[in-house]
Amino acid sequence: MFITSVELREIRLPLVHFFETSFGRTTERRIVLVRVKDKDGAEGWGECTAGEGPFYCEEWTETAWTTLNSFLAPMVVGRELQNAAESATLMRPVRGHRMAKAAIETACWDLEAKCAGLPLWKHLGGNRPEIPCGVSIGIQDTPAALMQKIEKELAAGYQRIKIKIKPGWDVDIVEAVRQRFPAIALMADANSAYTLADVSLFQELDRYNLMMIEQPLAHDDIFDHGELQKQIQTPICLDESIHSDEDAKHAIALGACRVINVKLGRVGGHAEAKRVERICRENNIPVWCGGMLEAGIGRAHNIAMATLAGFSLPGDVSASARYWEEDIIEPPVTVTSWGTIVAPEKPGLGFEIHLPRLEALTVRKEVIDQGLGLRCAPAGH
Ligand code: OSB
Ligand code: MG
Repeated sequence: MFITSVELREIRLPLVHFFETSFGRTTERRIVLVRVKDKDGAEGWGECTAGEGPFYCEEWTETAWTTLNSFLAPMVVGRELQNAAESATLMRPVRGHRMAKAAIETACWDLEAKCAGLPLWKHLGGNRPEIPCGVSIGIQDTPAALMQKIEKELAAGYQRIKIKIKPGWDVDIVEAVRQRFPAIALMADANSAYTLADVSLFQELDRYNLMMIEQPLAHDDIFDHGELQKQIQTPICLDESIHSDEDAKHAIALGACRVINVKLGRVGGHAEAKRVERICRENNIPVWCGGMLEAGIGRAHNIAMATLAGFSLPGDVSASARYWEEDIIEPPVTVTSWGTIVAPEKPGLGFEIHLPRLEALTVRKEVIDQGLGLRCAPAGH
């Protein structure tokens, strides 16, 4: 594949309902989309999962835009790629910025799958044509509002419920949810809101038969999670802390988790996600596909990734309608009444991009069609 251009665009997309975590509330997404084109005119699409501020991790919409525009896009434009994964190799001189990198890398995979005439999930090596789905329900204004949401999602068929917790919205809430729904598959995500000083709180949570507790401690910690796991029964699932297969190896070796949530943006794309999945599968650590409030393109990439064998637990990938009045893909992502998403059979992502809608939502657009040259280049380029 010879990459002739990378198109960046930012769209604004209001959520149908605000989403609140321990680090803040989101009402409208600012999403950077990437379109890569090859010399035969074929194209692939990727979505950057960076949030609107540097709160989940260091990246956010503006850093992603400027890093893609100034460094990452010029590193792949004008280059012949042996395969999609090589795009990640070309971008390696840039440290971090994994969500920005993943936007290009995943677009290259879509392009490559299309050129091969295969649905992306098969091209990635997936063997699970129907993926199990759960939902992530944010912090609500009242416990009653949370109960209502859970009720609704269970009625829709979702296989597990994840609730967000933070200091002041934790043990009492979990207790209330358990009382109302004694037998559901339930888990809690703290998004790094606690420290090891809170061990007793997690020991209390052991009473509620949670499937797992996600990222209780610092976003950049692995060691303390190992200390916490020794003192509680509930399996720990790492999210924020895992950026690579190396991180996964270290976390497993330290007993810091018994489950891992894989996010394409957080690990830098499909190639690294496949390596994380593999390490976990070899060590009997189940993984599941996390979500970052993606629009349709990111959602379609998540669906493809979640068909890999190691993704044995229901993930956070759910129907488009839970997030958007109207998604940017056709058809929108839908969920069966038994709580699964059926992987599409069309080549590449397997969904059409709704271009007129995309144009209407676009607030800025940039096309990079010349490789490194005028711009600041790292050594060796
Ligand atoms: O920690 O999994 C998380 C959303 C934004 C940032 C972090 C997280 C989340 C979610 C939502 O839990 C998952 C989704 O519905 O896309
Ligand atoms: Mg999480």
